[in-house]
Amino acid sequence: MATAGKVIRCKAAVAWEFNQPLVIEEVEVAPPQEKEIRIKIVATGVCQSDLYFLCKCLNKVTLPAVFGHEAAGVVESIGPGVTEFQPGDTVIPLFMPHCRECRFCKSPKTNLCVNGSLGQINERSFEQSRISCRGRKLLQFLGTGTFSEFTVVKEICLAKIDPAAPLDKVCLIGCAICTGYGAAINTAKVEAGSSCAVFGLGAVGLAAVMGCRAAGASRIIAIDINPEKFEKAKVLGATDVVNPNDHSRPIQQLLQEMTGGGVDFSFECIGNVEVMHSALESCVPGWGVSVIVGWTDMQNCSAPPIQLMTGRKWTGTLFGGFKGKDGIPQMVKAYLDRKLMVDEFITHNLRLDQINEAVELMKNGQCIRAVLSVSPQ
Ligand code: CXF
Ligand code: ZN
Repeated sequence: MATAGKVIRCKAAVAWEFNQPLVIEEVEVAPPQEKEIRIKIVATGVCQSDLYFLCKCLNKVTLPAVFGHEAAGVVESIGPGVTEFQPGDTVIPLFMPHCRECRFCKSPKTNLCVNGSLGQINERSFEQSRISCRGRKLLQFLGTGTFSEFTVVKEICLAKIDPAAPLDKVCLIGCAICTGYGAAINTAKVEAGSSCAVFGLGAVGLAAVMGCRAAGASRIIAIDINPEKFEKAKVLGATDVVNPNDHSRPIQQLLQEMTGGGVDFSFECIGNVEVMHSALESCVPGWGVSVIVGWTDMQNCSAPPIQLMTGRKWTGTLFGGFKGKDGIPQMVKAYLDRKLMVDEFITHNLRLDQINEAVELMKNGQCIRAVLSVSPQ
């Protein structure tokens, strides 16, 4: 491409200050360095985690920054030493690297990678950023930074996908869909005929419902305090819907009654430590598994030891346990084979320059996912 090796000037949504609207700016995207790839972002989702670090949890991310990590695009150019990608490849960035060589990558038991998994949210340095604005480096959130027409990622942070995939849909496979679906399939290993409870019916919770159904669960109880979420939950496989505010007794007691002693699997998809405790207690003693899927780093979660001593298991997941370079192409294929729903998650289609509208929709719980079109494919 004519732009290879040159700085690209393009538009990006820049976070200059916490809790303030993003600003569309002209930025400079440097050419990819050793084992890096520059990609043209075609579409990006707006995820609650982008907003969490922008709004709730001051100073975990150093500003100015380019947020966005759930996206799909096309390789524009490759840096020296890149072996897996060619310009023109269709790709999804990984916010969790997958080097295939470290102790974690070699183990089938985890999708962590020694090259940095989220522990490094606030450690990714400005020096490593390839995006700058008026001479100032902008931090690339989670090593990605997809609220930009172009971005640069490491080769270990990129998955190649089927060129036939519609990028304005499969971008959601880059975070929410894998996170929820994988929590059920990979982390909990939901069994056919089992009972499941999903707390929180945002995109991640709905994807967990879909994963429970794919695993053959016979009872999938979807829980939210916003009854407007229930219709979609049923489309994705919920057999029962519950609004905790409609009941005077605690939700865990209600679920125990509904299932004769507790569900086999529960999923917390909110990031609320009280709900994490409720989700654990909703599980049947003996073998119940409760998975923490929602993110918070503002509080610790706790439970009476007897909850665990009686045989419930409490675990958690990042990106649904998927190893990105393998899992993402498989999930894209499942979507193309009509075995995975993705379109159902998209409630709004906007452009990158309308990002602040998308942020407001997400904050108000009015949308599941807004997909922003960023560049033409
Ligand atoms: C999150 C998980 C919590 C840290 C930031 C990324 N995953 C996707 O949004
Ligand atoms: Zn996300």
